[in-house]
Amino acid sequence: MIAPPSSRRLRIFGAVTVVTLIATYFSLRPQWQFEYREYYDGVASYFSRPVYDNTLYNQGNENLIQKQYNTSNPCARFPDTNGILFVMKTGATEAFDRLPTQLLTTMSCLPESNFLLFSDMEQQMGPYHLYDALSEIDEADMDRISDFKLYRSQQECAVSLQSCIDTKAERQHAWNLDKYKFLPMIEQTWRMRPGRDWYIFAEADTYVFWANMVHWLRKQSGLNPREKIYLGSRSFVANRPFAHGGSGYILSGGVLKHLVEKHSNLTRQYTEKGTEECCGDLLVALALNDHEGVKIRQTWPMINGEKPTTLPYGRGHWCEPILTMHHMNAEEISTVWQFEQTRKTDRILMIKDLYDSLIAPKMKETRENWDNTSDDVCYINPDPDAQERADGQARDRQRKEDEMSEVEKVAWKSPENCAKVCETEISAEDAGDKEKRLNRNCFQYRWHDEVCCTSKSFKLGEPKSKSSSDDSKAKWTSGWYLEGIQDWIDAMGECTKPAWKIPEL
Ligand SMILES: *[C@@H]1O[C@H](CO)[C@@H](O)[C@H](O)[C@H]1NC(C)=O
Ligand SMILES: *[C@@H]1O[C@H](CO)[C@@H](O)[C@H](O)[C@H]1NC(C)=O
Ligand SMILES: CC(=O)N[C@H]1CO[C@H](CO)[C@@H](O)[C@@H]1O
Repeated sequence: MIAPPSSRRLRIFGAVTVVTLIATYFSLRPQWQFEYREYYDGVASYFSRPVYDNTLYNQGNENLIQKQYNTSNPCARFPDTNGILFVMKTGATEAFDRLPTQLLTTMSCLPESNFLLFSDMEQQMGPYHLYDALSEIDEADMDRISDFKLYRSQQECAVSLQSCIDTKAERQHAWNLDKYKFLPMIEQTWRMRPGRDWYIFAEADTYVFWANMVHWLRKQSGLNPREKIYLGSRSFVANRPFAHGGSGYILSGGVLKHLVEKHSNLTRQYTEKGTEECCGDLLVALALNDHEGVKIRQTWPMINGEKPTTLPYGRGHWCEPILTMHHMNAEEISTVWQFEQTRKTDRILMIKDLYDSLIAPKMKETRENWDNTSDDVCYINPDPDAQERADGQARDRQRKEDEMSEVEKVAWKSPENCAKVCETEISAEDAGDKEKRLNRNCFQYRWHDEVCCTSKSFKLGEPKSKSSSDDSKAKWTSGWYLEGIQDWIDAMGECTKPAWKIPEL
C-alpha cells in the first residue's frame, strides 16, 4: 500500500528527528560522563559552575555575605585593568607554595597581557612563565658577590628545588638574594610591556583589592600617570624613606619610562649598591631619588603591610578603603578572595568591612595561649625581678606610677585585673559623651608573667604556642573588651563616605 504523500513526509520527518536526537545524545554523552575533561570544560563554561555553602557565612555576618558561594562568574565584579600592569615578584624557594593560590584567585581575572611574574630562576608553572629577574646581571658581579651563591646553586639543582633546598637555612639566603631583583625587574618590565599608565609591583604574599585599586587610580586619586609618581606605604632605613615592597608599590608610566630609558645601566649600578644596602625596596627609592628626584607619596593605610587578623582596627583604620594587604598565606588569600566574591554589596570595600565580615564573628571575651599583639601601654609588677623578666618594649611602654589609676596600679597582678583597665576607662557619667567614646584608648589586653599590656586598637592576633611550664604566670592570655569595641563602633556610626587617603609627599 502506498501511503499518501503527506503521511510519507511525516514519516521521513519523524525518522530524521529520531536520528538527530540519537546523534545529539551520542555527541553530548561524554560531557555527562566526564570522560573528555577538555570537552566538558569547554561546554560547561557556557553553563554555570557549582554553587557551594559559603564557608565564611557565620553568625554575625549573615547580612553582609551570601549564604552560598556561586562560583559561576568570578570576574563579574572585576574591573577593566586596561592600561595597568601588575608585576609579581617571587623567589624559586617559595614560588610553588605561594603562586598557585594567587593564580586561582585574584589573578585569575587579570588578562595575561596585564601581568608579569618574576623570580630568581626561570621556571614554568602550568601555563605561566616565571621570568628570571637576575638573568642580566653581570657574570663577574655574580662571581664576586657572595649573595649570588644561592642563584647558582638553584640552577644546579638536579631535582625539584624543594628537595635541594633546606628551607630554614635558605630563607636568609633567599632574602639576601632578593634585593638584587628589584631594579633589573623594573628595567625588564618596561622593556617587555612599555607604555602603560600604571605599574603595580607586589610580592607573592601581597593581596590586591583590584576593584578598589583600579577605581582609586583611575577615578579617585586625581593622579596623572604621565607625571612622575611613586606610591606606597612609607618605611625608613637610616632616615631614607621608601615604599615597603611587600605592601606593594605603584610607579606611573611617566616615571618608569624616564627611569629606564634615560639610564641604561641601572642594573649594574644598583647591583653594586645592593652589597651595601639592606633591601631592594630601598634600592628602588634610591634609584628614583638619585636619577629622577622622585620621592614616595605616602598611601598608607590604603596600601597596607598588615593582613585582616593583624590589622589594628580603630581610629584611622575604619572608613579608609583598602587597596593591598601583606603577609597573606595561601589560605588567607583564598579567604579574602572568597569574601570579595560573596559580599552582598559591591560598594567600595573599607577596612571596617573586613572587620565586620571576617573578624567580628571570631571575637570573644578571652583566648588563652593567644597573643593579640596588645602592646600600646603596659603595666608591670614594679618588683625589680619582674621588671627584669619583662621584654624591653613592654618596659619602655609602662605608664608612670603617678599617672595610674587605682585599677591600673594592680593591673599586672592577673588577667582579670588587666581586663579591668579597659572596662573602667570610661566612667559611668561619661558614657554618653561621644567625644570620649570615640577617643577610647583601651580595647583589648594581653597578660603574661605579671605584664599587662593594653591596646588602643582592636585586632584578632594569633595563637601563641603553649608554654611548657605549668606555672599559670607563663600562660599568654588575651582578652577583648567587647562592650567597649561595640560602643566605639556605634559612636563611629556608618561610614557614609569612604575616607580616601590623598597620597602626600
Ligand atoms: C549562579 O550564577 C550564574 C551566573 O551569574 C547564574 O546563571 C546562576 O543562575 C546562578 N546559580 C544560582 C543557583 O544562583
Ligand atoms: C652608568 O652610566 C653613566 C653614564 O650613562 C656613567 O657615568 C656611569 O659611570 C655608569 N655607571 C656604571 C656603574 O657603570
Ligand atoms: C602575633 C604577634 O604579632 N605577636 C607579637 C605580640 O607582641 C610581642 C611584643 O609585644 C611581639 O614580639 C610579638 O611578635
